[in-house]
Amino acid sequence: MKVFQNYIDGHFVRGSREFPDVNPADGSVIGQVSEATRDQVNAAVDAARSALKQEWRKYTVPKRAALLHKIADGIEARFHEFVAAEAADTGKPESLASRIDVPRGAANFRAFADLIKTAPLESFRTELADGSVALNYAVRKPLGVVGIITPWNLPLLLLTWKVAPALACGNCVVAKPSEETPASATLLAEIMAEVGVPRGVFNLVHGFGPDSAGEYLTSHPDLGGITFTGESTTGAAIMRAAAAGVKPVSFELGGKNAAIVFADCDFEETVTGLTDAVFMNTGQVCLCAERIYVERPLFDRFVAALKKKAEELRLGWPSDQTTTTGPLISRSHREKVLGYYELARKEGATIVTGGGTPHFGDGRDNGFYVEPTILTGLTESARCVKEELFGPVCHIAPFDSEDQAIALANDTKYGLAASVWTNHIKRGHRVAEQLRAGITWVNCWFLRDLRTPFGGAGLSGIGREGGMHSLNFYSELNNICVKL
Ligand code: NAD
Ligand code: 6OD
Repeated sequence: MKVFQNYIDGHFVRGSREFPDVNPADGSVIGQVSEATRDQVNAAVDAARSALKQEWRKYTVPKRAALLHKIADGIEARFHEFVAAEAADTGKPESLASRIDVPRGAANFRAFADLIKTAPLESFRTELADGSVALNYAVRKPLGVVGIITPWNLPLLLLTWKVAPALACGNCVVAKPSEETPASATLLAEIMAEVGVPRGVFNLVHGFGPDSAGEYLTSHPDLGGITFTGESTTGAAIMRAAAAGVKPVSFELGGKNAAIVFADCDFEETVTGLTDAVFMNTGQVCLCAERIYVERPLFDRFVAALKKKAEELRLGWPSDQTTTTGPLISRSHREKVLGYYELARKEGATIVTGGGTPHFGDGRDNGFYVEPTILTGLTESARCVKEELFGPVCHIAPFDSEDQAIALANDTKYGLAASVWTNHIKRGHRVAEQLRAGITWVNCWFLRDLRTPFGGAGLSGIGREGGMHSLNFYSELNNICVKL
């Protein structure tokens, strides 16, 4: 059976114990994950520190950029292996991994390779009262060793989204993927070795969070910074660990994202766009819309149309090209989502469709599927309207005015993403600007330009990554002031 090993200082190494990697489509064990010990996490950080002082220091920006393109080439050359690994670990349709996860894994390296070559730096000419002049200019240096902690929903996409800019800026990294999804990260380590990334520059440790590799890494005193994507409560724990060393942190956390649908929207485009926004990746995308507010005249028609789309989704095996919707990531996550379906009933929801588990009559009955679900009729204070469910489910409510829609959308402690659906161009801009979110789409969803800022307000995170924002997070800027 496959063993997913740690990659430390250029070598694949086993930890002291193993835990199973489970395929969410049928509950089968597809491999064993080798959990890194505290000593191994320390060794990974030491390897990264010494790599910073050795060959990696001599890598100029063009040389680093060329290496990042080679990593992207390496991912593309083993495209199908990555797709299979991602689908087996997460249960997501291979068609989805082929369209989004794996191409984005490569694109992240290419985007930051290109960006670092053209990244400008600030300079100011300062004129003093005595007529003399000082020249200020900033130089970019790496933070050092960056600790990277990532979740299970888009494993390769979210890992490479951080590894690529960190390496572009000259850092070395120690990455810990989710315990649920070790496979694509391990393949990425193989690519790093294949394309000649110097040893110690990229290290990978497997394990859990508390009292395991995650905590050992984030509490390590020699990190130059920590970047994390995951749940808001985990972010709080990592922040406590980082506080002692006053480490820079970048957090991309949870969301309870709203969509606002005006009666003047392009109806078909909106229903199709929001079907993706609610159900893509079985609702396990931090940007998914879990709250939809629809202008009252359109409400019944919209609910009926989304219901039809939800019922047309095909829950199936990841390898079946007709599958649109896979299982949830794990048994425990399925219990959580089904718990919310039950809670929604208790809170007085109307279950428009779904609300339970599907039955297949084959191995999928041992997997972690749930029915795509639409709720209506909840009050805005209901827990199902306030808390992140992270499943294929949304609540739809009517609104009567633009101001009311904005107030409803903003009534959350999160602030990650939002979408506005209207053909009224001025209203689209006006409403988008008033939404408290790190990213607001108008008439689209999950359309990503990698140069744009990405992050969230409130419980959804700290800081922004993307484009120059990533380069600035993964760099220490030193302003040099020269009196002329
Ligand atoms: P999670 O917070 O449970 O785990 C994420 C990672 O943190 C895993 O690698 C885990 O092992 C590690 N971890 C857990 N506790 C830790 C600790 N105390 N110290 C160090 N590491 C620790 O999140 P998840 O369940 O894997 O992912 C789902 C969550 O991630 C959802 O809330 C979702 O909204 C969020 N998410 C946010 C974004 C974003 O960009 N904002 C993207 C994807 C997912
Ligand atoms: O597309 C991205 O760059 C990104 N960070 C997506 C996050 C998705 C959350 O699940």
